[in-house]
Amino acid sequence: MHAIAKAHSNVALVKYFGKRDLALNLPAAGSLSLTLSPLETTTQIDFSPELEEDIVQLNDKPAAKGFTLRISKFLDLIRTQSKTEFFASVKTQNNFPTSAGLASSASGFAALALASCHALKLETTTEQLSVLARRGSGSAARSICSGISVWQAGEKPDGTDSFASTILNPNDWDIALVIGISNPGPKKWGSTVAMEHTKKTSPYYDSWIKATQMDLKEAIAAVEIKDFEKLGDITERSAHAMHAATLAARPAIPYWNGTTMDAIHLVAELRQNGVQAYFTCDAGPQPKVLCKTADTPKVVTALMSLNGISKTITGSLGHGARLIL
Ligand code: 2P0
Repeated sequence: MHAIAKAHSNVALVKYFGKRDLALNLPAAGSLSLTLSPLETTTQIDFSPELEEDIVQLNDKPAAKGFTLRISKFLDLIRTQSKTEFFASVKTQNNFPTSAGLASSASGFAALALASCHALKLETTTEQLSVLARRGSGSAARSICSGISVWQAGEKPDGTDSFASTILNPNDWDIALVIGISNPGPKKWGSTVAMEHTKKTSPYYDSWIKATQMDLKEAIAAVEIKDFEKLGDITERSAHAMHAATLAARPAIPYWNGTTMDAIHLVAELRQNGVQAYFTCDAGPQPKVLCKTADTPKVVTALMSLNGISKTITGSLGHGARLIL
């Protein structure tokens, strides 16, 4: 009843931002992401008949109540499926800032899904594991998979057809994502709340979802032929459209800060100077730049020249969730 699993974070190039079903975490449109090494969560789980409640530690400290409740709710799903009533001790560690728009919930729930299934001997296919991880956090569906993956929106009301699959293996393309850390604090608007608020109040929401469906088809085609420029164009327009939708929500959700805006202009300048670099940004202010691996030093130097950037983290295509013990 013990297991340890690791999973990388992921960053979407075609973004997920809106749900067709809130309870089941079913997306309104599909998304495409890079599973990123070395950003990683390691999760150890021990189910025990002696525990009277779930005990959760995050980065060696007792987790906040809300975090523990979210994990318990997820473990309830696993307990139901495996017909056990045992509570668990969960120890989870991130090697990057938690809840700062760097998708720690993606790597976290992917690692937890794998570890808890293994600990309770629940046999799952990769697709079923992705479905399960999705229930913890939508984007976790993608961290189960390696390299570049696509999470299909699916059509079934029960969500069994909404899982992610790898479309390109990690060693098949030398691309990287450089993350500029502009504010490592927790984000102001949790993704779930922000998505629902945008869906309910943004006049741009329906257009955003329609555009995402088109972007996903084009992005998959671009990955198939390794058309980096095309994938980069789609990456930028998906990020801009997502943030346009949140900015148009009432009241607005402005995730960007001044440094994020500076980074948008900087990336355009890099392209004018011959570096194939493309901006993206998630539910936080951190600018992220898609580039070829060989151009990483130029992108890092450029991002570090911005006043608000304290450090950068460079991610490359990594493997999906895996067991350690
Ligand atoms: C993404 N984000 O595609 C998008 C872009 C943030 C912006 O997936 O509510 O933590 O748990 O399903 O997965 C972050 O949202 O949200 C996210 P829930 P999640 O990466």
